[in-house]
Amino acid sequence: MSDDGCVFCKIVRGEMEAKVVRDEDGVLAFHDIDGRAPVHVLVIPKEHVSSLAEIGRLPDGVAKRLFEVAQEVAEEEGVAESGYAFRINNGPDAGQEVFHLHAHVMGGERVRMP
Ligand code: IU
Repeated sequence: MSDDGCVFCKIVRGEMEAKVVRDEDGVLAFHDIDGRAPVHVLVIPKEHVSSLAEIGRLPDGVAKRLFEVAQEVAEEEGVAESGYAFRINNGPDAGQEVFHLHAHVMGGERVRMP
């Protein structure tokens, strides 16, 4: 399902621009518009789920693909060996701003927990 007002659903539908690095069945990855590391990519399920609370609604295999695509993108972006953060801000106290589940892949420098 897609959410009309959701900015990441708009990116999935091609209604908003993004620097897409992976577009496959169920999963999309694109550069964060406000990159805060030399490599800062978001990996999202195409299906709209707001947070981990709804992860069970994702089609079979998509949650696993989020992890695998993160690793593959990190390899393609050249940060897999030096390491990268795979981070999900889940809910307001974690600083989640876009309520379409997404994982940040951040690398290319020492990444610290804020
Ligand atoms: P958060 O985990 O919900 O805090 O992160 C949302 C991210 O989405 C944040 O890093 C934004 O820069 C990023 N983003 C984007 O890449 N493109 C957009 O159109 C919007 C936000 I709105």
